[in-house]
Amino acid sequence: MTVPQLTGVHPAWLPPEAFLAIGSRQVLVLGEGALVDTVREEVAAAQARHGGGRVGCVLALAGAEGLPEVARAVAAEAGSTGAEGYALARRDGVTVVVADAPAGLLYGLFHLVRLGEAAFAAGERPVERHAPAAARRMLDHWDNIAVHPVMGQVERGYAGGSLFWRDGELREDLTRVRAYARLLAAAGINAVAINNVNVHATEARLLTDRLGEVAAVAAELRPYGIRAHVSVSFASPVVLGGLPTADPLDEEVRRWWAAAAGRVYAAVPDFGGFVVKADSEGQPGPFAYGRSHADGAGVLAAALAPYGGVVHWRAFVYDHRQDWRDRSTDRARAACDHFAPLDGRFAQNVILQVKHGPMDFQPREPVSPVIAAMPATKLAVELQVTQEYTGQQRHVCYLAPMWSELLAFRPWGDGGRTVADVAAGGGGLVAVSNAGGDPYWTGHPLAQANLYAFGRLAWDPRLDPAAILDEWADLTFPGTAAGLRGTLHAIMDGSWRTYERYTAPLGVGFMVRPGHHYGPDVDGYEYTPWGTYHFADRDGVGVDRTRATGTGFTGQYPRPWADVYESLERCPDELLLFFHRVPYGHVLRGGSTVIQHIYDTHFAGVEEVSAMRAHWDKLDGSGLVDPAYHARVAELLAEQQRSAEEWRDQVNTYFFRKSGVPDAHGRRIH
Ligand code: BDP
Repeated sequence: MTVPQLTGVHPAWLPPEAFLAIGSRQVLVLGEGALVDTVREEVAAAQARHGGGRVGCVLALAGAEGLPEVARAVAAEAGSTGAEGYALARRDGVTVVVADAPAGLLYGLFHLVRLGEAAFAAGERPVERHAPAAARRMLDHWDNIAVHPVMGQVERGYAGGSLFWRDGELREDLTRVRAYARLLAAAGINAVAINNVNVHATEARLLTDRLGEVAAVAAELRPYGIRAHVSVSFASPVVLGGLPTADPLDEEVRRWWAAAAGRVYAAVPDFGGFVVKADSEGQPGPFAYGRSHADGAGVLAAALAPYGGVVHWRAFVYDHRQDWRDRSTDRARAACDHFAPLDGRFAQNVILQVKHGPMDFQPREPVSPVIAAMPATKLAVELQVTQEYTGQQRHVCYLAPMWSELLAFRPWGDGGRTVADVAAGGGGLVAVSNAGGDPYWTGHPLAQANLYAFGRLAWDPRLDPAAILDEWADLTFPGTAAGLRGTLHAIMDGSWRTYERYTAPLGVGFMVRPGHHYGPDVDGYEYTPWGTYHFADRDGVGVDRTRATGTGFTGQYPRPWADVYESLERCPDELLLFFHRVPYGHVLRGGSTVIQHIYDTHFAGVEEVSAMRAHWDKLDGSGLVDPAYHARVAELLAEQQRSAEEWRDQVNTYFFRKSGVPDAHGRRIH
């Protein structure tokens, strides 16, 4: 194992200088195992660069031979640290990290890197124990091997091509995959699904003649404690195996999946498992055979069980060919309608992977009711780091505040468990990655912070988004972060809310250009079969999802939320149009009318983007970030401003024309 060195690529949050504190000290690494070797290599690389030194640091497995007395004492005081946890302390002038298992030591090393000099500050540091909230902290790549004619290589990817494949083949040089694994491990990620949930013919073959490619990628991820997973087609027994059916209850189909899993584990002994999108947006699934999704997931689960693998079965199932004239169907209801009746019927090694909202990664949605509806099922909550609906990595939109809010949400009300608790007790957190072949990894350089923040929140959902941003800045710009922090906070802390202000109002969602989903299109999805409507007309706007007069979606929530959302008076403003259809003159809890709120927020959103630009411009020539980095962000902020103005003008004009109500402040609306 060698620490990956890249040329021509921005190093993101672990440039060599981030290791200055640890690399300038003498460090004893004790223990055995592949991940301990990784720790050793990291420390050695840092010392080679920064010269080592005399002040001591011990990174050790608690059971390692030759453990110095100080480390033995810390280990005894810490007790068990679990499979991925570690204990950190400083006493007698020595900084100590001890862990029961190698993965914990690796995470402990990255903790020291985050602390920098503070890890070695004079004085004692009492024993702190750290362990991840959730055992599964996963990124899904929507990468295709071949370039898809509509979706490109990475579906909803805004950061160049795939990190894994190029020109239809596995990349010859996988150094960058190793470097990616390193970045992810430093953020706390431990699983990666390497290919798109929409499994096309070429990618299906990752289970058969292209299995070697999975093994090659897995080999790059492994030194950083990351397991590879693969998205598979439910129709694999037919398309790959030539069987006449993929019926999950068919014996031959069972045998086919069992053999496929056997082959995968022979090639990748620590393989994580399968990800499946079934009966959704054209992907095959068990419905074709009159079987339930529990049956469908079951056949895959049985195949993986002997090896300890899991099935991530996605709950994103809805009718994407609905009749837009039929107001009784409601896409928001679909996942709960399909899955809640199956609670308790999934095999032990099935994780039901639920998008955080009932629709589809909009900038504002309520929490999915599925999260509260399936107490006897392991659930993972799925987020989208790739910014499909949040500016596509051309707009700054720091998503940690949104995630943190939803992770802290209590579906059963005050005193009940949080979304984060449900995920931690079940299948963990999953997110669609935003990284790709772009030299800055994520298209917009500042979008790196979203990737970092996702990992950190999966590790500890209680972390403060602003503090995560500081961590990311310190690690990304060692030496200059102190001078940059103010600007980064000014630009990023509120950027999700800014984005929300200039796009679709009050939780109604969509209003984006169909297909690619960038920029406004007020009626783009209104008369289509996708189930994503706002129902604006001259009288009002919004979707009536109440039990009393609407689709009944509010009834999918437990109390108190079922009642809160049902009530026009109690429904939170930011979700009003998600749950209710109201006249333009309806007065919000905040005091403004709906129409005036639309105008005000859209003007404000654009002004906020101008302010973001002004903050960034001030850095020009400051030497705090490199000029190319500065230029890229500046260029993207200009595009964000153009786009925000476009959103403002189209949304305001649209609602002005529908409602006929002028702006109370007399601002110009076309
Ligand atoms: C939607 C994307 C689509 C994905 C789908 C999914 O537009 O490209 O395939 O989600 O999650 O947001 O499967």
